Amino acid sequence: MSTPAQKLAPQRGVAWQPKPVVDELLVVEDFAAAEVAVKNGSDSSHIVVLQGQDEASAVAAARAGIAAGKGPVPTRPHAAPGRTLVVLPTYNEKDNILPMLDAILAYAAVDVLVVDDGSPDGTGAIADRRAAVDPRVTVLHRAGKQGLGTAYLAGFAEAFVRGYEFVCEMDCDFSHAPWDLPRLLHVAKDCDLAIGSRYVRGGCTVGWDFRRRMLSRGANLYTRMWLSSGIRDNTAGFRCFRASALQQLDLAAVSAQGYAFQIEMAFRMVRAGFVVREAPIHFIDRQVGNSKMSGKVAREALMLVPKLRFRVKRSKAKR
Ligand SMILES: Nc1nc2c(ncn2[C@@H]2O[C@H](COP(=O)(O)OP(=O)(O)OP(=O)(O)O)[C@@H](O)[C@H]2O)c(=O)[nH]1
Ligand SMILES: [Mg+2]
Repeated sequence: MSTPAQKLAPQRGVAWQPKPVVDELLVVEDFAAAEVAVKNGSDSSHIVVLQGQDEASAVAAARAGIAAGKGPVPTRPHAAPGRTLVVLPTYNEKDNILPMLDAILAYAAVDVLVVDDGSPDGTGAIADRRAAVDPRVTVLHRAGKQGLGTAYLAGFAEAFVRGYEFVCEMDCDFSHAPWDLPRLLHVAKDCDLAIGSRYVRGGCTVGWDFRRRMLSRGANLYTRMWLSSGIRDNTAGFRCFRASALQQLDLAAVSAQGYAFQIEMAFRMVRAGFVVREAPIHFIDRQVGNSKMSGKVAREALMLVPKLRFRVKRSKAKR
């Protein structure tokens, strides 16, 4: 039996604690209210952001979405603050790629660029078939696994050529919840880089074992110690950049590949004088497919972070 949706005023000053909402929905007028609610412990997977939708239809659509395991799907995709390209790097994501494309496009009015590194499981061909019937989807094929960092750089280059105003990074494994994409876009409207963050109030990881939690926490502590950039989640891979800011960075100088790529990009944005904001997210461990996380990725971050502090010079952002 489902309980009626409640229109709750976000509670300010409540201690952080994610709420295990089962049947309840929190209905809020807009994304600003949603941000306050998530910071106060609400789970965005059960928040209906009206943002101009008719309330009864929005609640019905969200309930149907949640029942189907797709989260609080809106009646129509939420508007982006400008033309937006989501870059979706893939390597062996055959079971995730189509549900991810459907989910992204259901939640936000964006285009998606899949950057596939010749996935042996055929992810690239599946994406191609989707791209052939949906003009919002394009696919960039690269020969062989070349790493996440260069996949994103290739995606950024494509976004610049095609004149997008915002460029997002997102994993193709549902770790980054599609319903958080419009929230991230909302935050990106007023800054140069919006980060979906696990380590600000209201954010957390779900389903990671102790080792993974310590690895991620340790990497962030280490980065904060060395770089003092003020960013809490430096390794987060759920981001939205303002393209005009990204274009001012010396992208040819970016050397990192794995998590270190995210650390390096965020630090370069800060050093270039751009405004970075973090929006809390619940990061969910992948349910399908395999992680590409390795010791090599961790070692790269360990070696690179101290160097970044001296290598990346301060500059002045042009607006
Ligand atoms: N194009 C491309 N995509 C990659 C490569 N390595 C990983 N990916 C994709 O990048 C995204 C993040 O990779 P994950 O395997 O989830 O790695 P992770 O998020 O660091 O680690 P886990 O969340 O623990 O699995 C996924 O969509 C992967 O398919 C690569 O070399 N090339
Ligand atoms: Mg992942």
